[in-house]
Amino acid sequence: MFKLVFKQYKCKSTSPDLTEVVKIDDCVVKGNDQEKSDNNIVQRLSISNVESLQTMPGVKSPKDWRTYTLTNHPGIIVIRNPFSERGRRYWSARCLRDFPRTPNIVNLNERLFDESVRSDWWKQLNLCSDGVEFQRIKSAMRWTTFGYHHNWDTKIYDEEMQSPFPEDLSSLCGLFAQALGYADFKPEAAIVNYYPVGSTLSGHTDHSEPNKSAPLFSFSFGQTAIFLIGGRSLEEKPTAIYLQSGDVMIMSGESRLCYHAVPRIIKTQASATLSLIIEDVDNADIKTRTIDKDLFHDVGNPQFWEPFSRYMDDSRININIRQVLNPGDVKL
Ligand SMILES: O=C(O)CCC(=O)C(=O)O
Repeated sequence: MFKLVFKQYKCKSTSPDLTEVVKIDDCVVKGNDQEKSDNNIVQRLSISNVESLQTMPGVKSPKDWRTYTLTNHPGIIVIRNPFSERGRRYWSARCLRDFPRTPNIVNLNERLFDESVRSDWWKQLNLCSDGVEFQRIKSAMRWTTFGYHHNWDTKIYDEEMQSPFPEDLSSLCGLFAQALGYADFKPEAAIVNYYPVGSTLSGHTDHSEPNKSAPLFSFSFGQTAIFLIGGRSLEEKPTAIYLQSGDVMIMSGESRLCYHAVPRIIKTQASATLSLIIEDVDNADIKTRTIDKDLFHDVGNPQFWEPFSRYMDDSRININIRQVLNPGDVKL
C-alpha cells in the first residue's frame, strides 16, 4: 500500500490528486482566540514549559509556536514554521554554503566531480560560468552528513567516522527538544537532504541508530514537500501531509520507526517572495548564542542572498537530526 501511494504522488506524467494531502493550516479554525481542529486528523498540542524556554535568533517566541499532532500517527509532531524569514534564510544558507564542506561527507561521486567540488560544493558552483556545468553540479548535490556519518552501504555508524556537529544546529535542536520534553536529547548525527524539484526520497525506516527511542528532528526549508508517514509495515496506508518552509517535524514514540518518504516536491514559493528585503528585528539576544552573526546579518542583504534565493526557488532542503548513542554510552 505504501509503495502504491508513493507512486501515485510521484507520477510525473499526470498531476496527482492532492485532495487527500493534509494541509495543517486548513485543518484548524480560530474560535475564542484559540485554534481548534475542525476535523479529527490534526490536534493542537500545547507546550507547557514555554515560559522557561529561551529562544534563539531566527526563531519566534515559543509562546507563538503552533504545534500539532496527527491523530492517526501517534508520536508525529509538527510545529508550523516557528522561524522568522531571516531565520529560514540563515539555515538555508548554512545548508548550502557551510555544511557540504570537508570534513563533512557529501554524496558527490569522485569519478564525476573534482576534489575541489567535493570539498566545497557551493563555492565551486558559484565560480562556475558554464551554464550546463552549473546545472550538473547543482543538481548532483543530494546529501551531506556530519556528526556520526551514516554508512549507506553497511547501514552502520562507526566511531571513527565522525565530523564535528555544528554548535548552532545543536542549540536549535536543543531548543525544540527541550520544548517537547526531551531535554536529554543529544544531537549526534545529521543528514541534510537536498531536493531539487522532481527529486524524491523513497520509503524507508531509520533504524541504524543504536538508540531507536530518541526522537528524530526534521527541519524543512524552501519549496513544499509531500511527506508520507506510514506504519511499521509497508502494508499500512500512509497519510500524506504537506511540509512547508520552516516546518519542524518530530518523529517520536510510536512513529520513530515508521515508514516515511518524500514522493514529490511542489513549487509553492515564487522567487519574488524569496528575494524580498527583510526588515524583521530579532528579539533574541544574538550575543549569547552560538550562531554565525555575520551570516545572520548578511542574509538580510538582497545581493548576498541572491544566489541562495536562486537555489531555493526550485528546491527544498531538509535537515534531519538523530541521537545515535544510548543514554550513558560515550561511544559506539
Ligand atoms: O526530507 C524529509 O522530510 C525526510 C528525510 C528523511 O526521511 C531522512 O533523511 O531519513
